[in-house]
Amino acid sequence: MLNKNAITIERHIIDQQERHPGATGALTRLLHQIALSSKMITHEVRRAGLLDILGDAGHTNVQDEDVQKLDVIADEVIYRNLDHAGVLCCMASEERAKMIPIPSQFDCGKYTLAFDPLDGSTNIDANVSVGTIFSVHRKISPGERGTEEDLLQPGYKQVVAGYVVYGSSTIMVYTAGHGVQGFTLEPSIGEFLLSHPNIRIPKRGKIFSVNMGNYHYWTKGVQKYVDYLTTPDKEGKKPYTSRYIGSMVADVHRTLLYGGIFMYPLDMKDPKKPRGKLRMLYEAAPMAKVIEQAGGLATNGTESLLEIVPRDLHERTPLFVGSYDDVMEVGEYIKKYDAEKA
Ligand code: P6P
Repeated sequence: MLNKNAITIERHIIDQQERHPGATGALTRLLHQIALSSKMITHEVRRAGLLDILGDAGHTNVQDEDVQKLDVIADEVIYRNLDHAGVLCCMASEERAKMIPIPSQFDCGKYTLAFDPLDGSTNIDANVSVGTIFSVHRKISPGERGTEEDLLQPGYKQVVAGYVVYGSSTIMVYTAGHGVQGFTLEPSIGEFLLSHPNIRIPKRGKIFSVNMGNYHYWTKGVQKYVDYLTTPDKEGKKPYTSRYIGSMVADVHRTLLYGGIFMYPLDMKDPKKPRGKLRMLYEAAPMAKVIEQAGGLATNGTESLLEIVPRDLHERTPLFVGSYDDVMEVGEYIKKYDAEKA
């Protein structure tokens, strides 16, 4: 039996809109279309194994990664639900090399949408949680149609940021700048119900989340930090627990709820070309916004992720997000051991 005062995401968004008298309802429509898209993607993800739509779609994406059929479906679902809604001036997707204009036959709106339609998709065949990540900015360029300039804005300017995790249940988490709210999809009625109001991340956690297989490619500061986390001290401080799913949305969602740190450090495989793996526009910036709105911290190891102005739609970055004290602590190790590299 549903809880008598169940609040649907539609009602929550409208309540939020009423806090802004000048609101036109555009953001409400935008969030509603994102929620609709995640219900449609849930339907595809839940039946993936049954309809033999798993596996490779037979080509690679702009990231030169094998594209999974569900990636393509999720990308199309979001595009089709938003291209005619009259709320966007342009879009950017992990699956598409270039900026996505709004078709000329549709009206443009005053927002942009950058999204990763199905993050963690390499895990799909193993039925591991995957997710959708979304980031919304206000249009800043002159003229009716959107340009890349509207997308390449620093993360602190995001109007809305959030994600959907397709796990044991489908949960949508978003912030519009007034805290972080979580909604769980009730499949029997097809409604997202407010299940995690005003999420706050613990100030310090006990879990660290990183791909240990890259240990020898990290800078000395990150290695020393992880050594510290995993070594019992003389007073018997219990080492941190390690948890790594390899699906950013699931790893960040656990970090948000339980505390601790999720990181994808600078990768020194090629010392001449150190690089991050995660993409700024539609992975790092939206996750950073959610984590900081919940009281946590998000950096690239040396500076706030939300202050960085991306120069390219698919720009990559190192990423350290989670509990305030934990992210501050890794920053101190990087400052102490990697200063010359920072
Ligand atoms: P690795 C998934 O492909 C992804 O983009 C993120 O979801 C995830 O956090 C990361 O890559 C995993 O990368 O190198 O540990 O497999």
